Amino acid sequence: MIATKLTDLLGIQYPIFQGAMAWISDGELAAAVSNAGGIGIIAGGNAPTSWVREQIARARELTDKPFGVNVALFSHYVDEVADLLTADPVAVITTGAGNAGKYIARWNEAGTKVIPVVASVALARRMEKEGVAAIIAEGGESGGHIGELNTMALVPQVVDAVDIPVLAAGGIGDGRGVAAAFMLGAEGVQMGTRFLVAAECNVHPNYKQKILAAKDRETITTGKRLGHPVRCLKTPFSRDLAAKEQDQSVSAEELERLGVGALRKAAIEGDLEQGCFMSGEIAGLITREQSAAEIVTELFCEAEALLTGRAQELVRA
Ligand code: TUI
Repeated sequence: MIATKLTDLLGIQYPIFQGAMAWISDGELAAAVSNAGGIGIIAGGNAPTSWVREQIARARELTDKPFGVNVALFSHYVDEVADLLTADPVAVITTGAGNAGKYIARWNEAGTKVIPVVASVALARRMEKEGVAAIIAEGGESGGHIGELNTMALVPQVVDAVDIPVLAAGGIGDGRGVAAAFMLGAEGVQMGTRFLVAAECNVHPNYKQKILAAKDRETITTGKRLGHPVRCLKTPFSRDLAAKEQDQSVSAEELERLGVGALRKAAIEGDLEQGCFMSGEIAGLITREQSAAEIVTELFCEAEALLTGRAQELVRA
């Protein structure tokens, strides 16, 4: 059994969060991961508040375990979703793609554990001062919107900078990654891509197939020129966007416009041409669909064996 400050903080069996995936992680996936002993997370994304409310209700039907909601700080509905979560609190709120500062005090008062995703030491420090319960340090191996540093470099620097528990995210796909995260000083992990192929994940089947078929060099980062890099699988859409970014005759406004709706096209329609299939670099490690419970137990079984066995193997008296 692996027990950490995070399992103590939240009263959960395994120190793992299922990362929020906009248009994908709904109440059903979140409940499955929470029932498996981790924390499942509903992605607020850019969805209307009514959708978030419905998914919270669905998760409550399917589990009596704690689960979370992610608030995307760029959402058009961010203030409304923040109010919903103040009036009707969930166990955990994670935030992404911005500074959650103005919401933290009221979510804390509602009894929620606020756990922001950060991509830098500076924001981790600021969030700790604002009173968050833990931090998710997300490296650039992750899918979706990413920061500049990679997990191996970011996590230990954040661990050294704050006194609250740190979860590592980005580039973790199996028990080896989980064990490595603990060696970097993390108290838990967050994984998104691996849960894309969970049986309980309602993403379009084409999305699952693309993850299962992906090899090591299958992801690409677009959006750098616009200041918001996004990691996704190579598709006609993402290759075309990457090429247009190099072409200075294509304006920033046009690039922005090309990206609108592309994640929905991938996640809901399975559009292999025009979809943006966000994925982490570990897609090449994923070989089969499993239930969320199988994924979670396998990860920690592997990690536990490694953490006990490798030390004996490596460290000679
Ligand atoms: O938010 C994410 N990943 C995401 S959001 C998303 S939805 C989307 N859809 C279309 C285009 C773009 C995005 C898909 N993936 N991860 C958490 C994360 N947060 N990564 C990086 C950051 C971050 C970056 C800068 C957090 C804070 C920050 O600076 C804020 C500040 O004020 O200092």
